[in-house]
Amino acid sequence: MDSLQSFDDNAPIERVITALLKDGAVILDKLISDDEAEQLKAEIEPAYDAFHGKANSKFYGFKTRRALKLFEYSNKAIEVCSHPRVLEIADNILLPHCDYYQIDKSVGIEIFPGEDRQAIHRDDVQYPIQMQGMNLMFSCLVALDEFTNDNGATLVVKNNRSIHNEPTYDQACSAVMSKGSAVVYLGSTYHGGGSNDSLHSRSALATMYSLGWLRQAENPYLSLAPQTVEKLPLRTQQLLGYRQFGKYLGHYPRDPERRYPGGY
Ligand SMILES: O=C(O)CCC(=O)C(=O)O
Repeated sequence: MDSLQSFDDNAPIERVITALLKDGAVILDKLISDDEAEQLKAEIEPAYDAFHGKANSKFYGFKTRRALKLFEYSNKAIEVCSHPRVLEIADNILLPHCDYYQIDKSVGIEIFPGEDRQAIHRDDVQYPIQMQGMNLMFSCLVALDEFTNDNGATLVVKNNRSIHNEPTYDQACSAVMSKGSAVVYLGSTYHGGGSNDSLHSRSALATMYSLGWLRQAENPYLSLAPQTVEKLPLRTQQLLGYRQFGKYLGHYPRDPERRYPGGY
């Protein structure tokens, strides 16, 4: 079976980006430690309950838990979402097409034994546009357990990103990786959760990043309490979209950055 290229933290970013653009996905080996993965799992746990537990649809699964609002619960999620390696990738993939990029959504996903494989899909279909040479978004899905062929490792299709020619499961490879590693895939890359045929659940923290002029999947202005946002690091606030974009979008009174004094 085909596999994804894997890079450790010392690999030059140019190699990571070249592979990501060519294959549509790469693995970042040991992006976080085992202890950090465990901490994330523990901190995200109450978010599942608050987010009415199990997903309940064919696409999101019937034996899968999902949780949003993670920054209300997890300091480690706040830290991991602005991991320098991931932001380096965002700088290369998204920054050429926008003034700043943003977190589109950050979600906990736990796939339980007996779950079916998910429909293979592209994340960027949430936007009704395609722009040649412009990636609208990418995802970083961190494995909080070891991902194996049996327990629901993310299925990823390399080399077919055609919107007109949807791939079949036999074209996909499994993002088999150690706990703490991450699979990064472009918004145009077909992927989906694998079936969990093992005896244990498989957890992940999946964060999507998108061009700053697009609407975010999770609405952080309503999802997170203002008191929570005020206490977040400035970089995280910015990544959530709490800043002006260019001259015309997202302005608000008392913007601490005030980059466009001639504007509002
Ligand atoms: O959990 C996974 O491995 C992928 C999940 C996914 O692609 C989705 O829910 O859109």
